[in-house]
Amino acid sequence: MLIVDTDLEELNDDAFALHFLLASGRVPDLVTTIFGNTTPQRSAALGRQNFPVPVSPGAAVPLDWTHDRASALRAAVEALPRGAYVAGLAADGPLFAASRHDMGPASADIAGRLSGDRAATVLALGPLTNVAEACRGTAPGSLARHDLLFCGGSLETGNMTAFSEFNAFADAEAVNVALAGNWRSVTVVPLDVTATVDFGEPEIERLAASGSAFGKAVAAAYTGRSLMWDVVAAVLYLRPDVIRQSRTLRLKALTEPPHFGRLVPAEPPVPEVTVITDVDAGAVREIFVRAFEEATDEH
Ligand SMILES: [Ca+2]
Repeated sequence: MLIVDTDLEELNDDAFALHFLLASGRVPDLVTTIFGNTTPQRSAALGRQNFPVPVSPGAAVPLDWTHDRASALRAAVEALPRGAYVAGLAADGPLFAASRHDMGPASADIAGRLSGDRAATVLALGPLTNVAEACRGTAPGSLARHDLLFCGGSLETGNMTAFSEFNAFADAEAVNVALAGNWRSVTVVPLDVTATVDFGEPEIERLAASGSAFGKAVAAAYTGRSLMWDVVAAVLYLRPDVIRQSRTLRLKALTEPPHFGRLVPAEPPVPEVTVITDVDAGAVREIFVRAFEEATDEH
């Protein structure tokens, strides 16, 4: 079973990842949505519009959203350099207008699936709030049948602060709850790796020529080389042979400003996770594009 948790926008990297999975014939059993790039409601509407899968909207705000936590995160957002990509985290945006009661059914839906008998992979492409809530709501011992694949966090680079990645910055507490879960395995695909894979004109030309509706839409919207971020995790889920190097580490996310979400070494009982440290970028690009060239349906 595949559960994808995402802060999907119309043609962002989450959308690329979902289109790639469907073009590859790997239809998610459940898609859940989370704040981050936009609101979970907008992501859910786009999900229902574009993908033939059950879509469940999730949290509009981080875990344990208190006044103090909201103030600290807002201050951290306001301290970012001008022009930083803050999307749904903007100080005057939807996050700070939402309430801690806006949690949606996603985490309960994930927990319900994880409490069942079928082994699942949770592919988390946004802030980990829904996943962390689901960990708290899953029957004891059930997580040990399932794998978590998280696209986010960073060891040495950042795209918010110098050391913080967007998804981990948005909800650092959720990173710690999710990583501390008794999963069968946890794999982290950090920014250090997702920022090494981009796509450009050669890939766009092939996508446009593939005849897929997605390929044409991407070509029409193309404005220049771009990173693939979440696509790297989706490709790696289907094709772990793109991994060149990984490390086994115990990690926690910093929950204090300024570097919300920076991943640092942790001690037991925090469980070990696999952190991907290098992938074959050319292979990731090729597998992504070829999925659309070889797809037999409208993708
Ligand atoms: Ca995302």
